[in-house]
Amino acid sequence: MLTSTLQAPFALSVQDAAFYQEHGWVTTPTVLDNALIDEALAGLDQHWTGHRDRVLPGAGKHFADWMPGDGEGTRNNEYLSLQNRKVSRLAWSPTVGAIAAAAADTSEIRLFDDQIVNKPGGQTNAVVGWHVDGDYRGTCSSKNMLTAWIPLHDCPEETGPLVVLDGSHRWSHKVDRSILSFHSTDMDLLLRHVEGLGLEFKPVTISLQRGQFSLHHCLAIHGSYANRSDRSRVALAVHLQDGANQYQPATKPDGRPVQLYNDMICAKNAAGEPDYSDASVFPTLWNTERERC
Ligand SMILES: O=C(O)CCC(=O)C(=O)O
Ligand SMILES: [Fe+2]
Repeated sequence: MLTSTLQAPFALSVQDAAFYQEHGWVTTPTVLDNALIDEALAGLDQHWTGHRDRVLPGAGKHFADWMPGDGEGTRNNEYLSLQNRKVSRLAWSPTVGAIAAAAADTSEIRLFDDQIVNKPGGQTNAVVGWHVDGDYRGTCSSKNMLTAWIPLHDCPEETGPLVVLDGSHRWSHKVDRSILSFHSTDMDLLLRHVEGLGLEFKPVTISLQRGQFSLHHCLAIHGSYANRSDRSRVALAVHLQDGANQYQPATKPDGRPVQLYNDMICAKNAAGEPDYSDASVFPTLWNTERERC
């Protein structure tokens, strides 16, 4: 029998946590309630009809917020759990937090941000380009952050589920950043580049059933191919910070400072820097000391 690393409703085995550390990704059994997933889908519908439980200024300008009428391609709704209570119940689930804490070997897991990624069926241009989540979080001190990828329905191969390059969290720093982007549509360029570096390009398709989710390391390269089925592929990506993460100043290649959207809306510490433990923007999903939050 496998031993658990946490006294949580659904914990990750020690072996699975070690697998995550080695490969940069892991999948869970069916641990999320159907009702919670239905509620998140209802929350997305509410959002698309204009409902907001909390209004975040600058939607669509400072962060992606696809709305009906915005046209074809991948539909990206960022910071949805802060705006919609139904979505937050799934995104901030202690089950997700406890499993992420075990994988990352940390006592606390807080939200960093989240996004619903919806790829309509049959649109061959709707892909998610190869990228590394950590590249979008330059102001985070931690290299132990991770993402929970939660499909909101069964996600077999033809729906274009998440694809992670096995072990890439250990070598992604060698890859030319200019060819990595969530918004890129060229899925073949990276293969040639990685092989040219003498590294192994080993894509793992994360086909999951509803109720399962996967975790990937903040330095793991991942993306997703087109949805070839005739229905939408909807997934909630919950980007998580470990307890130790805090703000660090960062600059863009052109020398300008990096400012994330959540930097703009969260509390500031005594030095005037963003406080990545402000519970109104970064709620705690799990804290081993406090058990369930
Ligand atoms: O849903 C997808 O295809 C991509 C999601 C993603 O980039 C992530 O979970 O970090
Ligand atoms: Fe990502």
